[in-house]
Amino acid sequence: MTIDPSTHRAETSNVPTWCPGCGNFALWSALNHVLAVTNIAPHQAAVVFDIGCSGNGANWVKAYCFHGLHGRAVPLATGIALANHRLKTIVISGDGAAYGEGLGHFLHAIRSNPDLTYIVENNQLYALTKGQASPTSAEGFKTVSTPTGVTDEPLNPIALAISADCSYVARGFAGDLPHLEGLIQGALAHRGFAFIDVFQPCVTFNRLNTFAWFYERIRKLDELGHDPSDRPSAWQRAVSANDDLPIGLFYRAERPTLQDRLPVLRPGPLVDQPLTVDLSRLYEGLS
Ligand SMILES: Cc1ncc(C[n+]2csc(CCOP(=O)(O)OP(=O)(O)O)c2C)c(N)n1
Ligand code: SF4
Repeated sequence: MTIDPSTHRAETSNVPTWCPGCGNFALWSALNHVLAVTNIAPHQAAVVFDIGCSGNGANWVKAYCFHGLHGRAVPLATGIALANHRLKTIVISGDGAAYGEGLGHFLHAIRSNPDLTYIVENNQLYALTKGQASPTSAEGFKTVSTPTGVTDEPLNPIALAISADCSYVARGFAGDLPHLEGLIQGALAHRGFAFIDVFQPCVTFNRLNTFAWFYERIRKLDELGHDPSDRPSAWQRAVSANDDLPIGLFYRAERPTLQDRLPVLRPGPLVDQPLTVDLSRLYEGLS
């Protein structure tokens, strides 16, 4: 592998096994590029991958990489971020895992606001298992699991995150790499739970939400004059009923992080603290 010194981009023939043209390549490239330009060394970052096509990037990022159980990457990453809060902790998940199996973890992470970055590769279906409908599949969308069309309305993860007061809420698009990299940089710089939903076309199973389909609808929030500190306006843009799909930073707020709230972390990361267990305290109050 060689690194282009001017762009920090890797030239390599060793690439993940995604289908040619898959939107997962964009996030993979964006993340590696951001880690390089922000000088986050491999030993300073932990990336937790969920299960799915999105998870298949796990062997291709120069950092500590882990695979979580399906839908469970956020609590695993939270544990890592508490054990060593010096690490930049990042979660990569598919929309099925994030908004189906892992939806409860998403909402509780928003509440506790751990200092980590959560990126969801939203291809609007379960891709690795060959294209079943997910919580973000469009109503009426025909898939192998919904042959007559999805009957439910799609979940709106951006509106959900804003309504729950997530401290950083953004949406990116796999077809706009520099823009996506800006959102990832912002998320890594943010203190708290930084959430980015990424439109990630699955070129094999999703013939509805294609790159071309997105290019017609994508609008950049910063070009629309959006103020990310304005929560009511962020909410309005998230639920707007017109066909436009805004991307960019919807909302950002400063809230105490989970790490801030835990006195045990004040002397420094747990991994640096002496491992002492005072067993007598277990029996306090017992006769
Ligand atoms: C608890 C659990 N349920 C189901 C599966 C089977 N499974 C593996 S990958 C996958 C689809 C993943 O879809 P998504 O999370 O959207 O990620 P994508 O493949 O689209 O990136 C499923 C259902 C599993 N591994 N574990
Ligand atoms: S099935 Fe879809 S999401 Fe999975 S690698 Fe292929 S194009 Fe990408």
